[in-house]
Amino acid sequence: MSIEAFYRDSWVEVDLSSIEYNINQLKQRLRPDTKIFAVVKANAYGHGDEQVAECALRAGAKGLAVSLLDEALKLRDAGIEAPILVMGWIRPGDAHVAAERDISVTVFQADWVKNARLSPSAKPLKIHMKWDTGMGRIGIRTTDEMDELLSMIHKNKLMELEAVFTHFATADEEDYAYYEEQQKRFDHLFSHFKRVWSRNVEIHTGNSAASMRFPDHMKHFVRFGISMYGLYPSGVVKKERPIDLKPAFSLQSRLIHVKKVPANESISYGATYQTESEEWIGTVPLGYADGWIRKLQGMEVLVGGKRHPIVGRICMDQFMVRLDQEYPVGTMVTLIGKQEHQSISMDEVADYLETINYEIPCMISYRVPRMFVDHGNIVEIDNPL
Ligand code: PMH
Repeated sequence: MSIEAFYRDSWVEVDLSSIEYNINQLKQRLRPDTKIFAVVKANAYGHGDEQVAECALRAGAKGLAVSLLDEALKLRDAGIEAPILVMGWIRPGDAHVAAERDISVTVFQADWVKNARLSPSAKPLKIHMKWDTGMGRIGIRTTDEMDELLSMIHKNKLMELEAVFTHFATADEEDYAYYEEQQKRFDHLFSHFKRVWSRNVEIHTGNSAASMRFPDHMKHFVRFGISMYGLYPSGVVKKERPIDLKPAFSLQSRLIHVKKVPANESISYGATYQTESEEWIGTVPLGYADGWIRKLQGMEVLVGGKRHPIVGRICMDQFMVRLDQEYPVGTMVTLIGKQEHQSISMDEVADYLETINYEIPCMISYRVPRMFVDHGNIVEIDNPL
């Protein structure tokens, strides 16, 4: 595939060799019997779900985790046959769709089991029972709820309990106390579970933070999200650096217009920016409809290996940058990534927006084509437009 697969000068580059590297780093940190499930929900945190899923499976991931049934179906439609878990709630009326496509689903309500629409001719629906040990989002919280749910599952011949799992709320924090409290609650629920359920199930608890920091606490598999993409889940974990990571995502564009503007001229909507003296102003073809939101006004971008500030309001499809000199039209603009000795990390953008790195690649919209690179070669371009 060639670069002509899209017709604009802005794109995301996703380095699949970094994803492979990050999975291998975690593999070396985990016990040999702990498997990795690649978390590819939300279009693989904005990176491109099918391509990341295939790369992760090639690199040794044993399964995939998504949030929505639609996300799981998209991966099945792409020909992926590996185990897929939907970690969010699906409608009981849609249970048969998951069963037909061999997609495992998350269950935590007795009523859900009662109302699940399943066909006796299909293979049994694989379910993962969610335990809420302190995240407070979804899952059963007590042994009574567990007993009720297990007896419903036991009676239902169209379902098969494949795994039990929980999710940590603070595994990336300095203070371990709440993480340990969640572990304790999990152990309490599990000792009850073992007494009442004789069949074998798998157990999974850890996200990136827990799996990198506490590999010996991990069970049959971990759900590896943010750090598969080369990002640390928090500043604390970044400082600890339990494994080395390579960011996979960069955001690139090119100058499409460069002009010399006299002093006291205004730039962009609202005329909020005035040139102080004669200034070189460049226009970059990326805006808030691409996910480069208006709050990023003032953030820097790289041009010619140097940092330059975004000036004036960010428009829907374009923004302006104050340049230190004239640059030719077509000069590369790096919004996230490296240029010569300078780099702008996802964490820097997240800090500027007072948010977490997870949010940044997710917010770069479908309008920006994803270019997949493997060991320096372009292997695929995904442009939904
Ligand atoms: N498991 C569950 C149930 C999750 O919700 C997530 C991420 C992960 C694993 C992966 O976590 P990681 O990316 O830290 O490795 N979920 C979310 C979320 O709901 N909001 O931000 C991240």
